Amino acid sequence: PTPIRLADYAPPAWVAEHVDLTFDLAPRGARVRARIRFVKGPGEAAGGPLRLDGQKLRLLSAAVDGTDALPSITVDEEGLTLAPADNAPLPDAFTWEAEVEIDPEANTELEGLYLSNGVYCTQCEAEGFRKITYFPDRPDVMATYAVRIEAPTSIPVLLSNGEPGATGPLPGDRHFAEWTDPWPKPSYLFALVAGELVAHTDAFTTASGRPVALAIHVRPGDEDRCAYAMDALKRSMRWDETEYGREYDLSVFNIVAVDDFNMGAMENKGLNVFNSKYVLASPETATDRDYELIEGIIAHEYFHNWTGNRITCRDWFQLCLKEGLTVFRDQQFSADMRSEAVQRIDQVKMLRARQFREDAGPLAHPVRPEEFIEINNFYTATVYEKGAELIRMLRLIVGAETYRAALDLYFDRHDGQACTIEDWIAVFEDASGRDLTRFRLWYAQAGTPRVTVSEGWVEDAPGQGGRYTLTLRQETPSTPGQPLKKPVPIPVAFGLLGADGRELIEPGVLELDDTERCWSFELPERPVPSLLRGFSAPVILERRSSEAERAFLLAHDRDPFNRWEAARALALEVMMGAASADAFAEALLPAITDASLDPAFRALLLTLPGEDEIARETWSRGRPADPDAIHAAAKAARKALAEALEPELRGLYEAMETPGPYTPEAGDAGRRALRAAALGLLARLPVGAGMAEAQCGAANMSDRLPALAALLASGSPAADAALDAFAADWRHDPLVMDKWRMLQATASRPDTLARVKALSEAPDFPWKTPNRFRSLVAAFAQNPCAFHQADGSGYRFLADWLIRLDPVNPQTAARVAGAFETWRRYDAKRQKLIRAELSRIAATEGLSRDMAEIVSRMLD
Ligand code: DPP
Ligand code: ZN
Repeated sequence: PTPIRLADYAPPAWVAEHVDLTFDLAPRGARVRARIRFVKGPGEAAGGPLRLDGQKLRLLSAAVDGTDALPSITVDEEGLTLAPADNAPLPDAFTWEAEVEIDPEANTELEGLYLSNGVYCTQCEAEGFRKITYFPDRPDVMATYAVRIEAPTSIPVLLSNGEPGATGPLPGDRHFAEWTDPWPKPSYLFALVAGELVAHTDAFTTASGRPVALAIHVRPGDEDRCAYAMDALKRSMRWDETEYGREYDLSVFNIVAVDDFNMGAMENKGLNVFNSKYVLASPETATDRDYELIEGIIAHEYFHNWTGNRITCRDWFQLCLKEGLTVFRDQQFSADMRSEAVQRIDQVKMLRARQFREDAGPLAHPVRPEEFIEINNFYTATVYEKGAELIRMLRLIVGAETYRAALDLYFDRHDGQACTIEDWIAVFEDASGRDLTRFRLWYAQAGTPRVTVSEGWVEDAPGQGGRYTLTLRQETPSTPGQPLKKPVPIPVAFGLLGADGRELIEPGVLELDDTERCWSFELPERPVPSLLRGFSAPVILERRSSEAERAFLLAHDRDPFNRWEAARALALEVMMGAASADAFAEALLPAITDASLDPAFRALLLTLPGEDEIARETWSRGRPADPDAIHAAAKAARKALAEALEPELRGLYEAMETPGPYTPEAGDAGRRALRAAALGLLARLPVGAGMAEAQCGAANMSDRLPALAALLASGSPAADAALDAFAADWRHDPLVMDKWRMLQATASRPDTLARVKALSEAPDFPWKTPNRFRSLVAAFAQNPCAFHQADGSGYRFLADWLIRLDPVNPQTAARVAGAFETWRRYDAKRQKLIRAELSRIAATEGLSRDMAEIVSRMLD
């Protein structure tokens, strides 16, 4: 297939102004009648033939302006073309009518209209609407919609976008419901849900006093697990009003939880559809982390109502326009709801683990890609997370007030439009008066810049202070298709600390806006610099630093991110055998026992880097990563640290017990996290296994799950019985059983692969449901030791499953295939084994476009 290129963008020849849809729901032969008002588009091709996208549709009838004496229609696999008859042009405006038949039950790809556990549901982003009816399925065609759903009365709840309209009975035990969405929207935001659902309802009044009826629809039995999601929704709605001046714009807001879903959730106008994992929570079934994710994702989808829906993307190359911005907004929200420092550290951990990894491998691409074969492959950490980092930098560069002014201008200027990154940058230029030409490079260049630091100190006279110079240099390694890189503007937040930890000058931001820049400062003493505070830019900072200096920053830096960063750097040295665990323990001790520090922050200090991170670090220092050696070293380091800190860890374990019933509130969650971090280390000692085993009986999942993980890590023979007990308790609950599978898939036991194989071959393993597949197969591929075992059996296991899943669900299969993207890090033998599996996948007959693209990029 030929790639689609940003450079080839052309405005649509025809635009749809209004769409009427009537659905007649049936599992095998659902009928969709569309009546669409088309008018000439803005582009050069305006008024030419009408091309409509359509896939897997059976066209039953079609008419233009009410007559089926049609201009010529040619139907192919990808859509249809309506050409003027006898060279007579199509009228300047006309009404297209078509009836098609589709098969929701056979739809395992989960794009378009499908059935999930008896619930009809749609997913149209990015290009799923074309599987529902013939349409110009591109985001720059924005129309109003009116929808009528007809179904048997056994399907009581019938939902679509916008405002509810008439409902009523139909002959033959059937009924209907109508919906109208007054806000013009692109087709990817269309949604329909129908099923036997129950609603958890609430109400919200907007800042200007308009009432909104809120509902979360779930399957019967799940209604008492919606309270937290509802609370998060109301907080999100209020926050967007106070922080961005954005009010909700319909009288209803519906959320539905479905079990089969490729992504986390979807921001359809007025009808958000969620993976049930990100809605349902109770203390017994969900961990603190689950609650946090629910809060963040509910907010994310809600915030899309303005950043994505009211202002959308002109084309899919601009995906970061809505995703980078909406991720940034949900990050700001979570920082306001919880601890800002802890949130920032978690974000950076994720950014490094997923986006830096992507940026350093064969799948690297710019935040705004310039070509793609399958857009589903570009819902990536780069578009989302690096996209958010770019907005964070913009805000730092122009200041919080100007940022708000720029956003106000964006909403004023572009409401109702489909926009580009150029439009986005222009509002910042207009609001700030700055020229941001160079900043655009951040959107166009892939790869993570490396910033190196050199320093100088010239003393005026002994004991008299002197001149400190700081030189920063940047370089971005080449990435696929981009051998040469230009320097990008990098804001480096910094402070200069004196020997007593005091700031020697007012902290500020250095703008590294060229390949190299140098700054100098007159100071009373030679400082210790604290650079890239708050992780002010998505770069790799390289600065040779001593253990003593890191310990100093861990003790004194007033920037919590850099305190944590110092601990992480020390931990990496220990785990890579370059520093002693005792020295690290000594540096860590004051901070982890400092009761004035947030327990959640202390938990992060105590959580050592994972083996994947050590592999990345090893490779970036020019050595191939050896997963077995890394595992052994990491294990030894954890044990040594546990030995050195045993009394303090036991003290924390006691002190952090949370009295009273479980609440998901951040303070309690932080105490549990610190307790779990202590237990995770103690489990490496004989004493810890018993503690973990005892905690496996905890009533709430936030205590129970880490205890089970610690018990597994301890190597205790009690682990299997505890796993069995867990399964016996939760066999009926698929979301909880995902956790059970994931624990086993990520465990570092010698027989992990055999166990995972057995679980995957169990006849009742519902692998076609993405959450189940991810909990076992994708989780296994994140297990550094088991996946990378030297004989290649881990690679073969994954490839076999990808080949099996691809024809069923190409989007999820291609996503999971990304596990192979790190192949260059490893020794020649492993590289060869991985490449052989990738070639085997590539050679599979009938491979999806999604998988073919991902695999060929990884093999390049
Ligand atoms: N647009 C969705 C989201 O990121 C993903 N399809 O929220
Ligand atoms: Zn999003």
